Amino acid sequence: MAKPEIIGSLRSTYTRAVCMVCEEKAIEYVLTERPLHAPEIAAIHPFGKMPVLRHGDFELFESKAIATYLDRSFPGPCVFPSDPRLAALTEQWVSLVNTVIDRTLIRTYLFAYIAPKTADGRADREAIDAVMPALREQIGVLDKAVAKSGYLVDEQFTFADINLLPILYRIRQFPEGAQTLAAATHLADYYDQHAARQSFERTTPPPGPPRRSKPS
Ligand SMILES: N[C@@H](CCC(=O)N[C@@H](CS)C(=O)NCC(=O)O)C(=O)O
Repeated sequence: MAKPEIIGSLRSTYTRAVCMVCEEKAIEYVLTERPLHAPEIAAIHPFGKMPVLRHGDFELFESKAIATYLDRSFPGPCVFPSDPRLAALTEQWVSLVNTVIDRTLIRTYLFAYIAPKTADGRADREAIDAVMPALREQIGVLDKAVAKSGYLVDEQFTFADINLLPILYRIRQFPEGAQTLAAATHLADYYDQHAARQSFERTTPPPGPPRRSKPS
């Protein structure tokens, strides 16, 4: 069978998370770097979002579905626990991060820097100032969650952590994000500990925001 092919960009937190799963499980995979809304992505994801996966004649979209497929299809350490409670806790953190925390930290805070809607293209100060209370609150929630064990779930490195780490990487690139994370001491230790993993280092994105596909 052909190697799984991930189509997306390491600059995308969701793509990076899926690549980290491959690295954690030592899966031989191909990353096809493509800009946002590239035709190969739009051919698989109905809304053109990255990442998408091709494995032989099998195509899949949505990062969590891709991560689950890879985890179940390949040997290596499981990133989704089989114990029902630990599995549910993993789902819980992935769901909260993808529906609430990603919206605040990435779609609002980060985008105010890398894709501002200002007339002159400068960082959107108003949007940054407006999102800071929510950013601080959500970082506080995560800080508390990892305080006891240094993981989101039990004492295991799971997809819950893999899904979060690329987001923390991104917010550390800008001043308020870096300061808020540094002040959340448990979360800062958590980040430092897991950022040293090979799966994280080997998926470090090139500098700059995700690129957009040129309209054809
Ligand atoms: N729920 C999707 C979200 C994927 C997503 O939002 N990807 C971003 C890049 S990080 C994207 O492709 N954005 C293009 C757009 O929303 O138009 C998943 O988990 O895969």
